[in-house]
Order: sequence, then C-alpha cells, then structure tokens
Amino acid sequence: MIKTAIILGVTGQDGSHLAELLLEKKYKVIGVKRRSSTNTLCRLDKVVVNPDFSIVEGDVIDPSSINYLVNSYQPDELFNLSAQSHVHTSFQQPAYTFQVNTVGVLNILEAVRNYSPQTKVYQASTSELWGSNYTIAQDGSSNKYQDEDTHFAPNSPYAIAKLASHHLVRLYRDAYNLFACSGILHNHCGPRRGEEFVTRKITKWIGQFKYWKDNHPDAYFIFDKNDIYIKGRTQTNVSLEFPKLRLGNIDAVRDWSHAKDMVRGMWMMLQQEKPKDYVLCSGIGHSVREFLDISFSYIGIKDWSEYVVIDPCLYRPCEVEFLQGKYNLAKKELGWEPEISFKELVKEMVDYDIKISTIVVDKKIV
Ligand code: NAP
Ligand code: F7E
Repeated sequence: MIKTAIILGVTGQDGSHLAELLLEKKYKVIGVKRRSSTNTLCRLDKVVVNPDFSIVEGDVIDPSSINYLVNSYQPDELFNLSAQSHVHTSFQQPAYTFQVNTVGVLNILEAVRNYSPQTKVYQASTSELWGSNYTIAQDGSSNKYQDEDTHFAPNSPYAIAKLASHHLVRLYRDAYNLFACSGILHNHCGPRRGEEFVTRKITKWIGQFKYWKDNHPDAYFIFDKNDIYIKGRTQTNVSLEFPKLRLGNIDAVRDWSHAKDMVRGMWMMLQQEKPKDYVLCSGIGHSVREFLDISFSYIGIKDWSEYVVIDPCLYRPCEVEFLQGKYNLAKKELGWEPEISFKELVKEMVDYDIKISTIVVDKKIV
C-alpha cells in the first residue's frame, strides 16, 4: 500500500532531505510551506519535479490551516520539522519562538487527535533540551554524555519552547493513545544547512575567501589586530578588501552529524510497533575550534587565528557549552547508526561552498 506523509518544515534543511528519502521509499509526500514573498523552495530542486511530491501552503501557528491539511490528507505519517530553529534568535524573539515551537506543536497534536488519530507523528526535539546538563559515565572513564535518561535543563527560549512540546507529545501519547514520538537530535548539518548556523557560516566564508584569494594571485594580507580586513595589492574588478570571519564562542562543543543520517533515523522511529523517544547523534563531540582546524586545512591554512575575529556581540546571553550524545537505544531498537563521519561531513560542506562561491562580498558576513 502506498503511504502518504505530510512534512511540516519541508523547505528547511531536514525537510528537504526527508522528502527525498520518503520519495525513494515510494511515499506520496505532501510538503507544507508557509506563505513567503520570496521563493523558499531552493532546497527542493530534486523533489519538485517528482509527481508523488506536492507543495501546499500552511502555517503551524494557524490552527485552521493545520486542521484542514490533516483532515483532507489523513496522512499515514506526519513529520513536524517546522520551527524557529535558531537558538540565538530565540533570545531576541522569544514570544514568536514559543508561538511556532510550542503553540504550533499543540495545533498539530490537536489536529491529529480530532481529525486523523491513526496518523503517526514525529516531533523534532533537540539536544538543546539538556542545556548544561550531562551524565557522567560510571564505567571508570568519567566520560560526559547526554542520552534518554539525562535530565533536561534548557538554557534558552528555544530550548524551553521545545521542552514544552516534548512534554506535549508525551502527554498526547499517554492521554489519547496517539502514535507520537520525539527524536532528541544532536546538531546536524551538511551543504543545505542554514547560513546563520556556525558550521555553514564557516564553510561559506571559506568558499568565498578561496574564490577571492584565487582571483588575487598577488594578494598580500595585513593582519592588524584591530583591522578586520585583509587587503589585496592590485586594482581589479573584484573587491580589494575581504572581511575576516566573525565568530562568538568557539570553545563550545557540539556533536555534529550529517542531516541525511538523521532523517533516516526519524523515519525509522515511525516504523516501530510502539512510539518512543530516541536520541540520535554521532557520539563524538567537537569544539567549534576543531571545526575551524579541519575546514581551514582544506584550503591549506593551518593557523586560522589571523583570519577569525571573536565578536562579543555573537555570544549568547546564556550558552550551552557541551553537547555530546549516546545513541545506544536507537542502535539497539531501531538498528540506527550514523554512516557519515565528521571529517566527511566537513569536507562535503567545504567542497560545496567552494563550488558555489563565485560572488565575492565586500561587506561583513554576520
Ligand atoms: P530549518 O532549516 O531552520 O527549517 C525550519 C523549517 O520550519 C523551514 O522549512 C521553515 O520554513 C519552517 N517554518 C518555520 N516557521 C514555520 C511556521 N510558522 N509554519 C510552518 N513552517 C515553518 O531547520 P532544520 O535544521 O531543518 O531542523 C528541522 C527541525 O529539527 C527544527 O524543528 C529544528 O528545531 C529541529 N532540530 C534541528 C537540529 C539541527 O541541528 N539541524 C537539531 C535538533 C533539532 P521557511 O523556509 O519558510 O523558513
Ligand atoms: O551554534 C557557537 C554557538 O547556531 C553552535 C540548531 O539547529 O543545533 C542548532 O543549535 C555553537 C554555539 O547551533 C557562532 O554559541 C560561535 O555554542 O550553529 P549554532 P546550536 O545553537 O547548537 C541544535 C541541536 C538545535 O536544535 C537548533 O535548532 O556555535 N558559535 N560563533 C556560533 N553560532 C552561530 N550561530 N554563529 C556564530 O557566529
């Protein structure tokens, strides 16, 4: 039997990868996008031409649109990947973040409960739920990690809104017997990662810098501590100045995986007999510094310190310093394991950004 799936947040990084995966599995996929004055389908090039894929408009903060979609399509599976997903932004727009990340999830759960209770629901929970908390391994190693048993201690409006949704999903599962589960996913990225997240911000800068440098074969660099610009020697038709890469807390540790691995795990969760929440991650934490080491090395720069400016404006009012997961439960019960290594992930992102960097900017990349 052909299955139907609704993806909320289909225009995002994960939504686009999930749409591709479900179409490969011969699903009929309904991708929901919110109204926008600009084209937001750029990540969906591969799927828009597929006759089993359709795009419809809807917004999770508008219950009538969600009720209508759930009632009309009666999907076998619904993946809620929609969110105001940027942690720093959530400090500046907390009420909006709660609207999308909490009230939006409530709207979805109510729509399923009232109009299509047989629909299986996936909710995108996050490692941010743990905030600064972790478990210490009792095996003598004293390793720190987060898994399904680690207590939540959220540290941002984003994480607190997501924790409320996490509990709503559990409540609707227990109270109304819905097949609803949350994937507690550690960071994941790839070439489709939004440009304002740290990994993509770095690889995008590297791609543009390499292009600029290759077009200034005789360029020389001035590394004045207070001067954020690198200067070129010659007058050409491209910029003579290139802004340094501005970053915030580069000591933060994250457990980065490839988004493709993660969407496979999301799908696996909905194929189980019983709904349950699972952690997905790589199991290995890396600091932003390490990401800089590896990514800069791909363009032949060993010491990146002169190319980077630490900007206090990019620090968060409250930081999460250390996230490193354990995916034992997902491995045991879903048979899930990540397939793409951290080094492969970084290389794919750098290669992609080098390939697409044909425009040199001469203003700050923020
Ligand atoms: P993303 O690229 O920022 O995508 C978010 C999606 O949500 C976009 O399609 C966006 O649409 C849509 N959206 C935002 N507000 C909406 C609204 N009011 N109604 C309907 N759609 C709306 O995020 P992602 O990285 O793919 O992450 C997917 C989900 O996993 C998110 O819920 C995120 O919070 C969660 N998560 C992500 C990670 C990670 O490391 N990537 C880790 C853990 C959890 P527009 O294109 O119109 O903006
Ligand atoms: O920050 C530090 C920053 O914004 C990672 C979302 O997908 O994963 C993501 O949230 C770290 C933080 O991701 C800059 O302070 C330094 O410690 O790339 P990020 P995030 O906050 O971990 C979780 C799991 C989600 O659920 C979210 O939806 O990097 N950092 N300098 C910086 N971060 C940014 N964005 N920009 C900087 O310049």
